[in-house]
Amino acid sequence: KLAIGVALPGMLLLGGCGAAKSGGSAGGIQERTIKAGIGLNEDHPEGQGLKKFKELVEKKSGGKMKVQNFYSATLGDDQKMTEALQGGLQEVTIPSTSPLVGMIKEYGIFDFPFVFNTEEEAYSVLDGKVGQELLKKLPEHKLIGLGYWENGFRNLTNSKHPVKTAEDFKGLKIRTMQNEVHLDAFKKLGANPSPMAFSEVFTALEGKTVDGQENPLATIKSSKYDEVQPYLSMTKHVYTPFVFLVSKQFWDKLSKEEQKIMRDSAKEAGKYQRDLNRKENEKALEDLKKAGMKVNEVSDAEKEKMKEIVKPVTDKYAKKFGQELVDEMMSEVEKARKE
Ligand code: TK8
Repeated sequence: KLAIGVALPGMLLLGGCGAAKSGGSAGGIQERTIKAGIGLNEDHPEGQGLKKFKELVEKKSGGKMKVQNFYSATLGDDQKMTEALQGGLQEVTIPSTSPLVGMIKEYGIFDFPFVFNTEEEAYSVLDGKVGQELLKKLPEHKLIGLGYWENGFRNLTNSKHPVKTAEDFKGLKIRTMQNEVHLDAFKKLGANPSPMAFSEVFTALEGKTVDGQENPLATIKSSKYDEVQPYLSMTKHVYTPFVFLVSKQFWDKLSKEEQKIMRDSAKEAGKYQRDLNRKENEKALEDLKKAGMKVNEVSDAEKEKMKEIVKPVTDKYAKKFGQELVDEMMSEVEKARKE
């Protein structure tokens, strides 16, 4: 902090009066340091996407805006980093939308199981009206949303037995994200869910505090769950987006030009991240098989059964989150399916 004061006394003075509130009044690009943290590892597509974001911001700003990346939850979990953004202690994080539902309940519509069949269907909702409207709810929580990246379709791993049917969930102790839809849905299936921050999952699996967890294949591989989980079931039960968040306190200090650099870079890196993520999820399946995981498919008929079982849960939460919003999401999916 002292270094900035010494290096740029004049600019600080300028920034001090004008830029504190709504930003963008002063043009130009200043020396900035952006602390960006994520929960996943550097080798995960989310880590690679964040690296791309850093490259782009630094290039577009002629090296004036510097991004410092922190992987593997070294700055804390999704919820903790989001709070750090709200408090102005960290500038960027890219959490799953699921742990944000306590703050903005409507994000819970993305936790409904078996809504999307393909990534493209999810993109049409996220990049369309529904997703963009939800980004507008962030500023009142001191956050700015610059779009959606991809966590992806989640699959179940566990240490007990292959999960091929809806029945097979019964009695399994499963770690879930801190999210009420996930919690209730797994309860309905007869499992024994236990919500937990992501960084605690490996230890919980290893120590058998829980029998299983569910995450996209790229995460199962990057986080080495194959070392502690023999069974992988291709349940593909829900698609989780990442949302690219910036601290509003920080954002409001930026000039229009700086904001554009952040916005463009998050978008460009996001496209790169999604492409890489889809490829990595495919490749990870082969790698996990090679690593010795016993992989099974789940038939469409069984998925249909699972969907039926959890329907009372989604019905209940559709009312809570807004039936209209859910209908809008579903009609967007229908449209994408026809294209
Ligand atoms: C990483 C998380 C994670 C998510 C979870 O920060 O908690 O299971 O899928 O990958 O966002």
